[in-house]
Amino acid sequence: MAEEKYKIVVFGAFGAGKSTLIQTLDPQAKHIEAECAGGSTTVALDYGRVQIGEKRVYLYGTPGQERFEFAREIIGTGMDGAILLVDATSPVDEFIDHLYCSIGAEKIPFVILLNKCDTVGAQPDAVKAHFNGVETKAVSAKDRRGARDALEGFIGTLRPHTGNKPSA
Ligand SMILES: Nc1nc2c(ncn2[C@@H]2O[C@H](COP(=O)(O)OP(=O)(O)O)[C@@H](O)[C@H]2O)c(=O)[nH]1
Ligand SMILES: [Mg+2]
Repeated sequence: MAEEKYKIVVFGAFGAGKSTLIQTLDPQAKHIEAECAGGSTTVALDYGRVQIGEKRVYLYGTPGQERFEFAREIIGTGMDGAILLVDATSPVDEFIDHLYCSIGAEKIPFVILLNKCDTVGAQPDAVKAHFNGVETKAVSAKDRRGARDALEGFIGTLRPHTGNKPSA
């Protein structure tokens, strides 16, 4: 049987734990930083690969700052599924709601992972209530077993990459 491929994009605010999650899932993950015009700002991306049985998962981390909408659009092209990573130690703000709406508009499967649940201040139930009815899972991006379980569970609900869509 041919290997199945999945492109998964991780969205989330700056500091949500995207780089940590991808690094935990793939210790060989690449963290790429590029300077924008004039060197005034840095756009950071993450890329990792995870093998789950026959399934090869390509993980892309998007820059979290508001002004990198263009980068999120490019990275999100052709994705098979999305992860919205939310820091469960902070209240949900407008930017997170914006990411949630953007992902919803793509009509692709997604899951909300509530991160930093190893922390005393984490309030996953409050975030879950905010996204009433959407599938959420409490994780810690630092915990390999839990992070992998969450990814495996999500991938199990997806169809593999068809090749009809542009790949990145
Ligand atoms: N306690 C705890 N800290 C975390 C977790 N995930 C990320 N962090 C910390 O949160 C900060 C931001 O994480 P980072 O991966 O850089 O966030 P990014 O901006 O979304 O890529 C770092 O100091 C991480 O060590 C977690 O699950 N638990
Ligand atoms: Mg990062």
